[in-house]
Amino acid sequence: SKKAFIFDLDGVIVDTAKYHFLAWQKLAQELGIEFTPEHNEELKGVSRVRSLDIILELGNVTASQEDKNKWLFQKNEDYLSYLVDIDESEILPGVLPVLHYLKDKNQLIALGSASKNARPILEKTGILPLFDAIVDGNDVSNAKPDPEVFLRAAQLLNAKNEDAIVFEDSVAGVQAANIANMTSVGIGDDKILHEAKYNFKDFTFIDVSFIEALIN
Ligand code: B16
Ligand code: MG
Repeated sequence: SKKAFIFDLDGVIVDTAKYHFLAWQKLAQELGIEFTPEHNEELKGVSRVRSLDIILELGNVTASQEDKNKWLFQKNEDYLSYLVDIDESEILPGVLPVLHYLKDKNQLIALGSASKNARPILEKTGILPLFDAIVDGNDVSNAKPDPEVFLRAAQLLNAKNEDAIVFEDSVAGVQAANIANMTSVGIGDDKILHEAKYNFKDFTFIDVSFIEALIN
């Protein structure tokens, strides 16, 4: 039957987490705040505004809204500078075959991302036409683990929540999918993503039989 397959972007479809990290690290350095890859784990799936607050809390820094806005802008400009030359090589291994398989089987495909930069990334990597619906950071007001982003995606696809499958690399995203009554598939460390119904280290571990079982 027809199911709704909802993909997170960063850390699931593309490996842009490294660019977010570099941009946040640069800002943290300027502010004299120590920011490590471990700290960065907390920012996964988290909105830009909340990410800055987490970093400022790390450094015990309080700031005016004006300064915060300036830093948010700086971080995003820096992040965008890494995206200028990206192409389909940024797509994580195993993702394209799954997307094409789903298309072949007439399944519905949506994006459910916290990022406000989602569309240009899908365009540059050439996969925008594969998506039947896109919900990103520009469309929602409540961040994951609030299920808003996935609920809207299912709504746009005209699918029931129970018929939706969500691929997520973040704890907050897995929780959001579970709260929405959708089937959660964790992509990454199964110890970190233990709340997911299914877990795969990455998309190369997902085979046709797994997708087939979800469709039937
Ligand atoms: P932006 P996802 C999230 O994307 C990222 O995981 C997170 O690190 C980032 O801060 C957030 O998008 C906002 O991104 O600054 O581009 O609006 O994983 O939900 O696809
Ligand atoms: Mg993600």
